[in-house]
Amino acid sequence: MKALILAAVLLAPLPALAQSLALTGPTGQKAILSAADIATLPRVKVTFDDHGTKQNFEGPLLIDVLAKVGTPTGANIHGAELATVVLVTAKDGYQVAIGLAEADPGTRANRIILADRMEGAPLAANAGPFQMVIEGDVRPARSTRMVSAIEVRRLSTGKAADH
Ligand SMILES: Nc1nc2c(c(=O)[nH]1)N[C@H]1C(S)=C(S)[C@@H](COP(=O)(O)O)O[C@H]1N2
Ligand SMILES: [Mo]
Repeated sequence: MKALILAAVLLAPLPALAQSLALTGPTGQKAILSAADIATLPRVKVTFDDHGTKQNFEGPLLIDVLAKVGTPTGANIHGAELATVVLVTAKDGYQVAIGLAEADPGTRANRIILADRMEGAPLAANAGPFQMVIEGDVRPARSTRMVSAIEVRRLSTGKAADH
């Protein structure tokens, strides 16, 4: 009986966790964001071409999500941070890595968002709760569906020059 109660207590938060996003920042800072947390961030609309079909996605800039775990943004992405990567992992194990500077709207005109809606509706189960959308990508291979974890990792082995 005790074991049963313990199992119920341990398993209860699982459905909620499955809809959340596990973040790890460049110095190991961690956060679990819910869909509601993500929905409070400023929203951006991006049109994406998936095999010739135009799709309208909506969600926060990826950089604004990464900022929640101490990731440098804007003008602070310089020097050694140009060798910092963002590793995106999906529920099915699919993984995509991008350079942190790629996610900075001050560096590139094409934006990267963590979409939670397409054509005004929440994402389908095989795409949501979050899908990384990289504006301007010619093929959708990096358009990671079912994003469940994002880790920011500093790879620099050079001198942390500040310029
Ligand atoms: N989680 C996840 N995202 C993924 C993939 C995948 O296998 N798993 N495949 C990618 C590839 S190779 C392509 S072409 C597109 C396919 O998107 P679609 O199935 O929505 O057309 O999703 C991308 N995102
Ligand atoms: Mo693909």
